[in-house]
Amino acid sequence: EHKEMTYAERAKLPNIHALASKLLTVMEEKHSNLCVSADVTSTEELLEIAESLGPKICLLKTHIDILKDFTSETGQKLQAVAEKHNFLIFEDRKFADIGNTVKHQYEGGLYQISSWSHMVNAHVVPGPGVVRGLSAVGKPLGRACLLIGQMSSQGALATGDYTQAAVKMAEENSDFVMGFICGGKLTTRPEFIHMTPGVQLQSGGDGLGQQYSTPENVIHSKGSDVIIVGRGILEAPDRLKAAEAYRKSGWDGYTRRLAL
Ligand code: S5P
Repeated sequence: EHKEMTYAERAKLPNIHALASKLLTVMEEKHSNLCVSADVTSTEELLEIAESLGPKICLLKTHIDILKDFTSETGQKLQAVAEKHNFLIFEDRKFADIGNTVKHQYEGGLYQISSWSHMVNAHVVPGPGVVRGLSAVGKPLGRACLLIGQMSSQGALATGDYTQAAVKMAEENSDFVMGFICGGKLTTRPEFIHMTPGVQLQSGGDGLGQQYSTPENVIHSKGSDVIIVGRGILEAPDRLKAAEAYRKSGWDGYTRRLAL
């Protein structure tokens, strides 16, 4: 009945968040639904990953607080590489406090996340105030937020009604919320972008609760839009080759989904 929309078609939807539209456009242009999770501890290595894998990705996810040598230049340099290779930046900060506190955590401190990261994510456990607090800082800058509807780790409590509450919160705050962190598609509203972590070419786990699904499963079967890959690429003998393998696998999953 419903024909699956392409990323390019969704980018043109009248009510889509401008940053979601931008991301979908980049995905279409680069034939990439790959987000690399650059979970490394030095600025030099972070920038090296951004530079070398930049052409393969639509999005670079950071955990800026694991860097041992962050300076205010880190964010600026990251932005420059992102512009050069046409990808967006997503700081995986997982805000989870009252609105007033997350406002400070987002804008201030050492990292000044709002000044360099296109998007951030938040847990919905505090209620909609967390989104309102982030939005107060991010919206004037054209930033956006992803809500964590589900988690990839074993025994995660974000299931059922909690997940549905995250969807509702997104729908009610779609001027700042552009999508979800989730295991698969949570809503049929094509304006929202679904991003899925816990992805490797071989399913399995890491011994600390992480659970992996394949790009094919995540994109084709579960209907997610973006695969988030960390160690599957970072621990490969050739990161560029691995990134290309994940890009291709994720994109194949998407084209197969469209062919349904
Ligand atoms: O549910 C989640 C949500 C996130 S954002 N599960 C996750 O693993 N993540 C993040 O994705 C996690 O913090 C890490 O940065 C990345 C997965 O890394 P990998 O090495 O297991 O691929």
